[in-house]
Amino acid sequence: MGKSACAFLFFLLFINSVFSWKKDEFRNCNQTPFCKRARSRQPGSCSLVAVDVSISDGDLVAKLISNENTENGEKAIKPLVLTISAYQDGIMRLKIDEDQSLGPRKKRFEVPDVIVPNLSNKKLWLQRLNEEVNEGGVVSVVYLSDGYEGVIRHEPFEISVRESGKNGKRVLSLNSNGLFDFEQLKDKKEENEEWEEKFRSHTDSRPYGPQSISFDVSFYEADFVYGIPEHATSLALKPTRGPGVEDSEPYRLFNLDVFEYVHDSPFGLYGSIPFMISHGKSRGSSGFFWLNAAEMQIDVLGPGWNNESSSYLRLPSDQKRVDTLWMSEAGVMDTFFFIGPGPKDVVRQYTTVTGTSALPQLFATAYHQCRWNYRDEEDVKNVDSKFDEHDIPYDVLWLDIEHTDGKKYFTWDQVLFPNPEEMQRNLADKGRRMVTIVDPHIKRDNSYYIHKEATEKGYYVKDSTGKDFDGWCWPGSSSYLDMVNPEIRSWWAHKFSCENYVGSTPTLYIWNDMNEPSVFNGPEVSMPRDALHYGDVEHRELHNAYGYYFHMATADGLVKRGDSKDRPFVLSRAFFPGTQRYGAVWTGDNTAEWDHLRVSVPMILTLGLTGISFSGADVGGFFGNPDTELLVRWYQLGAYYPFFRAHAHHDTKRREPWLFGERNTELIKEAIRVRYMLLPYFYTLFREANTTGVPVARPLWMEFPADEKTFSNDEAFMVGNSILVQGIFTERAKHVSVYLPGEQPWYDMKTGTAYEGGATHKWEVSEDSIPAFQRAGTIIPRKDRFRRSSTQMENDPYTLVIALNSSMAAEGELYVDDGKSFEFQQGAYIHRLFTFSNGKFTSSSVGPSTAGNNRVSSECTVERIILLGLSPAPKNALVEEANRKLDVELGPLLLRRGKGPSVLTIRKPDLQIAVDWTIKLF
Ligand code: NBV
Repeated sequence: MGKSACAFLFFLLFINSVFSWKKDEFRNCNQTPFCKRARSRQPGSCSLVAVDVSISDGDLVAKLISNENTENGEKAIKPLVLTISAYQDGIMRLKIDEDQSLGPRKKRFEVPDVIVPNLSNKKLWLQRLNEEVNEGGVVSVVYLSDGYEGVIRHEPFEISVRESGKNGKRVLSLNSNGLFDFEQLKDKKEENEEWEEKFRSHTDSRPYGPQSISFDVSFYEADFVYGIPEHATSLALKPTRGPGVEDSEPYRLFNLDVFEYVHDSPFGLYGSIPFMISHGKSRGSSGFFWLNAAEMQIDVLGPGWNNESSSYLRLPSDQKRVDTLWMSEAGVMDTFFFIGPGPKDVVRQYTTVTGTSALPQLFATAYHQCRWNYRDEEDVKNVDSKFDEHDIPYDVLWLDIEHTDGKKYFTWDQVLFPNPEEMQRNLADKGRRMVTIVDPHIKRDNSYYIHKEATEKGYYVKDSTGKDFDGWCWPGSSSYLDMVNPEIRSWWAHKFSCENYVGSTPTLYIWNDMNEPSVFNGPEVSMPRDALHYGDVEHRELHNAYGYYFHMATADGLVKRGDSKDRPFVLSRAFFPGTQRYGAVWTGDNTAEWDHLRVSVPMILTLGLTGISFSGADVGGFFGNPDTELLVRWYQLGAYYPFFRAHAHHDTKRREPWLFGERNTELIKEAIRVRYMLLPYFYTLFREANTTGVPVARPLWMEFPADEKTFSNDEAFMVGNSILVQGIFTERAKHVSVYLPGEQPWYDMKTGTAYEGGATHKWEVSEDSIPAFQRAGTIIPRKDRFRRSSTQMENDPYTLVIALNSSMAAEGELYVDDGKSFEFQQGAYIHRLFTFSNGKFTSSSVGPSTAGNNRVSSECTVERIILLGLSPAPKNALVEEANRKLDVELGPLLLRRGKGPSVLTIRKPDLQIAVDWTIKLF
């Protein structure tokens, strides 16, 4: 047998072993020495003391020294440097690192390019330090923001944020349980000291020895904590330790390619965001973020976890709180405390630090059709034309890895895709786009230009011996570009110009997969931790950020290509804080099972809470064949995901929407049409996320922060502030319980029927939709004419749906721009505010200034206004400015089939969407 045949056999064998969920492939906490060590520490074991506490250059600075000596009389650890900075709007930053002047072996890695550059403009200049003595000892206090202070207790050191005043209530604190530990870089004392770590057949040389950091964080007045994706688990994070807690693994943050992940586990998936948000009825929310890209493990400690040692704790006992333990293998401590107090405040504060979501192009917010793989140009053509034949809108067709020549990205299989440009142009003629996949593993083939250039320029990540790292992935032997290096990112970005990416056109967009990075024969299917990056940074120090840099470089490539000046669209599987600035993510390889449909909701909501608004799950489930009912329900729910894409594994049966009989085609079509109808609303929400950080899909408690019944609701969610969606997650459901929060009614979006707020309703389930309600007091802009794609809806008229509250009032917004360019950043957009009160419906501008307003125009009109809940129903409507009478009609809702109350419809008011007007009803 030849060498390459052997390699191929090995590869097949290997692939098979990768392709089944094996828990043993991955380390648990006990097999992860730093995690095991941190977990075994006792509360109160940290004896560090803060000394030399002072203000310097607008920061609070201090030294942390040990009051313990080692056997030979030396201090147990060298002093650490602590810095506290404050930023506008309730943000406190705490950094702790080794003292560089004491010459540690190496500078520990601080993750660059995540914190937005303009954060420094928001820095507050701390000036005064007050000393106090309270029952915990001496503390120094600094002003943080209106009503809040940062407090550092000296011995043992503890950091907290509290409401102003000596007896102010605590919001957040660190090291209150005395679990802080900082393993300093040191030289091997004895040659036989064991620094190597072994896992299965892999050995990690660990040339710098143990270097982990761990500490406890307490969230006060909190009923639950949320965040820290990515795990396929509940929205409110279940305790991982404490009395009665069964699964004792911590939540792991380590970007991994996990084959067939299970749906209820703290196991770490493809991306990591070390940001946790707490929420409680009495105070609201607060947040904690640790900017660190090494493996992290986080325990949520259930009540009573530390009963035995609680005598040590000086935590106020009268305050409710959730304690957590954070452990990371390497890096520095660079942490942020967010004061809140509302959930939206915390998300805004977090995105002030890491950036808000990029505004996607309009097409990207519509429906995407994907499969591994659309085989060839003929297949693409057929799928595309079938959508038209069945009158189903879609915007993007995706090509997976098989479109390439031997998994060499930026190439095309010449036989299957001989005319890629023509193929893309045919789609573009109907206003549609194409996406191709570009993964980070580069085939080690000397005839491949990317490999050749990367080798010559020394652009690959190195193994621990300094050679180009060589691992197995789809193309076989592969190397990985060192995306942490800005020069390499810029080189990569240029590969996306239409000139360099032969066969691409300006309507081609990109999908980054496997960027954890996935390495089939690496430890835990990833890159060895002792591999080396730019600046001699070990892979262990930046593992969780690798995919982020790859995504960043790809998005930059699309911004820079050609003259089109359109916004980029890049979907990424791996993610890190800041990913929201570069594109969308999806929840990876889920399975066609009801439980995976169910878990998609908390997964997407968690991403939104941690800054990533633009996310979705594979509709239909990636592995396995969904039965028709599951597929239909998935479309019905997926239509409300911020990112709406159907996708499937190549071993599954084809499942394009028309393959399940006429009735089911109708149902799927209806679900997709709901999304298209709501595109103006979605796009307005994407703009809101872009300006404020508040996510498109929100947990109910983000809108109803005082309603405890919403705190652990995993099944329903809000799309913006106006729509509540309840998923159906069981087969042949006849009824579903829907909890509708608040005091105001909700209107069934299909029938217009009003349901009381603050109550659980038994909703009769039908096959044709899942429950979706419009909140009283809101106005939703829609476009109700169905076209082939979103592009063709551009000039279509609007429908405005007004759902009145008990005071007969409502409010809503509409954001419009050219849907594609960056011109909106110069004020080229239309932003309208609609209000209904005292029988008058008014449209006014909320920006931009008139100068900007001239830069975008819309000839669109309003073709219909629907009023829900207006009583008594008026008989007349008049456009005040023109003194023009309008047709008013009482009757059933357009979308309704059969039942439901009569609603008031104003037909053809023919008002311009971009101008001010008032309609009077009487
Ligand atoms: O590129 C093939 C697949 C892709 O379809 C999927 O969406 C990714 O999550 N990819 C993973 C690699 C193989 C998975 C078994």
